[in-house]
Amino acid sequence: MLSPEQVQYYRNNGYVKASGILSDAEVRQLRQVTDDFIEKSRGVRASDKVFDVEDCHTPENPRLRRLKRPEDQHPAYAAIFKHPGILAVLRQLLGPDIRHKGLKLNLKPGGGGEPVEWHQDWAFYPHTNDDLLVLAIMLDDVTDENGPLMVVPGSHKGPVLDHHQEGYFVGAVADPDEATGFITRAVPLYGKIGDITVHHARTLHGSASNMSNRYRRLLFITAMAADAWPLVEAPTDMAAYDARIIAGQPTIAPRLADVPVRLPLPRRLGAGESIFEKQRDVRFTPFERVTERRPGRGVEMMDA
Ligand SMILES: O=C(O)CCC(=O)C(=O)O
Repeated sequence: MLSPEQVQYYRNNGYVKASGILSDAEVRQLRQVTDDFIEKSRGVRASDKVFDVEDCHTPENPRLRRLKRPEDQHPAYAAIFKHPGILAVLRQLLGPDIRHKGLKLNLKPGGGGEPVEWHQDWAFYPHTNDDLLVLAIMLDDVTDENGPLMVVPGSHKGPVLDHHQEGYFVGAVADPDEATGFITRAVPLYGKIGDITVHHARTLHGSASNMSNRYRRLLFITAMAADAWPLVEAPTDMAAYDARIIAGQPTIAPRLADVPVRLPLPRRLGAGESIFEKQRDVRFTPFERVTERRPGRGVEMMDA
C-alpha cells in the first residue's frame, strides 16, 4: 500500500516512488526469469515476435532491449496482474475497477542501451478520461549511470504536447521549443532492486542511454480505470477486452472527462511496434547517445 502522503504526492506531481511492495523472493524470480530470456535471445539474429533487440545484437553479445508481451512469455510475469500489493497500489490510484493494458519489459543493456525520447504515453493512447498510469518494477538498481526513467513533475496537469513531425505521429515530442521548458525540470527516478515507481499517463518522461556496464531492467504495467475508453483502436472483441479486468467490474458506460486530446494520427506505415521503432524518425533527440541512430522508417502501432 501507499501512504496517504504518497497518494497525494502522486496526485500533485504525476509520479511517486515506493518500496516493499514485492517480496525479495518475488523479485528474485522475476530477475532470474529475465536473465533466462536474455540467454534465450542469443538464439535470434533480429527482432521477432518475442524479442526486440538492438541492431548490434549478436549471439555472442546479446543486446535485448525489450521482451514483448512478457505476460505471454512466462507465468512469473503474468502473476503480476494478481499481485495483492500491486493491486492495492492500483486501487489507491485508479479506484476499484481496473483494466490492464499489458506488461512491457524494457531492458536497456549496459554499454549504450538506447535512450527513450521525451514523450507522454497519453499521446499514444488517449482515452475518455485520464485515470491511466504506468507502474514500473525495478529489476536492477537504477542509478544515474544506467539510464533512469526521468519524469517532469506536474506535467500530467499540463497540455498534451505535440508528438508529430511533418504531419506524422513520431512517438516523441518533436519540437524543441515546446519541450525544453518542460525537460529542464525533469527528475530521475533512482531506486533499488524491487522498488516501484508509478507515473501518470500524461506525465512527460524519457530516459537516457545506459552508460554503465550492467542492464537497467524495468517491468512496466499499464493500467487504467475500467471506465476509461480508448479513443484510438477502440475494442471490438468485448470478451478479450474484459478479460483484461484485474480488479472490480467492466462497464459499457465510459466516463467522459475534460482532458486534452491529440490523436496519434496519421501514422507512417512500415515501422515496428516498440517505442524504439516508433521514435526512429524524430529529429529532436536531446539525450546523449552512445550508439548511432538508425535511419527512420515511421510509426504504425499505438502502444508506447
Ligand atoms: O524504458 C524506459 O526508460 C522508458 C520506457 C517508456 O517510457 C515507454 O516504453 O513508454
